[in-house]
Amino acid sequence: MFSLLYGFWQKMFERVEYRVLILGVDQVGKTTVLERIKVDYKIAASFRPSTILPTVGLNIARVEDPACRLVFWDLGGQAGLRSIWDKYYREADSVLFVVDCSEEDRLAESMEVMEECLSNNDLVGVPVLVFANKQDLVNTGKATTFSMETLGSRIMERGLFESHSIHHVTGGSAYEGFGVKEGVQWLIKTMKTNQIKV
Ligand SMILES: Nc1nc2c(ncn2[C@@H]2O[C@H](COP(=O)(O)OP(=O)(O)O)[C@@H](O)[C@H]2O)c(=O)[nH]1
Ligand SMILES: [Mg+2]
Repeated sequence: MFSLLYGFWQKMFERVEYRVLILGVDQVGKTTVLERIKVDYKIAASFRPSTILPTVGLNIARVEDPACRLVFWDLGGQAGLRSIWDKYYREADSVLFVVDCSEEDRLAESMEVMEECLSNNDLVGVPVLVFANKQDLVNTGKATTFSMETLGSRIMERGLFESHSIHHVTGGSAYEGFGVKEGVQWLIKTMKTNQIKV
């Protein structure tokens, strides 16, 4: 009887765990986003971007939100490292796809990579957050920046969200620290309500 009640109590109070896959081409700021999440959720005491090295394997962070437990997987984005991404797709409850809004010359590459990921059967129906990173550089007069509207229309033109009814494009700066936590909150809300994978 005790074990039955204990099992019931455990089930009632156990925290759901969600896995978020951070994807995007190299240098867009994926690991910086992860470091910012660690600071936002008090896993790391301070934000030290200068210590971030190019990702070769996988960075993992576990985060406790009042609503759930989150596991973030940040994978290396260089062309040669992307071949392992699909090994993680089946386990992912959502995708956080990072784009660098300060390098227009790499937008086409980001779109191609996003298309390849999102069309994979193992990711169909998974909530997708596209994070337009490096917004701190957009209003500095840097010539190669592009707007979130441009990003949104490129995504729509290519029909990238056709098999992802739950999607959102948002922006911010992992470096300066705005927009990331709001994006994570959106992911939590949608993962909780998504019936396909959860
Ligand atoms: N200005 C600016 N630079 C950023 C931002 N996020 C990342 N970076 C820089 O972009 C470079 C690549 O970042 P990194 O996180 O290693 O990218 P990754 O290869 O996608 O993991 C580093 O020099 C970061 O400091 C941002 O929001 N604003
Ligand atoms: Mg990295």
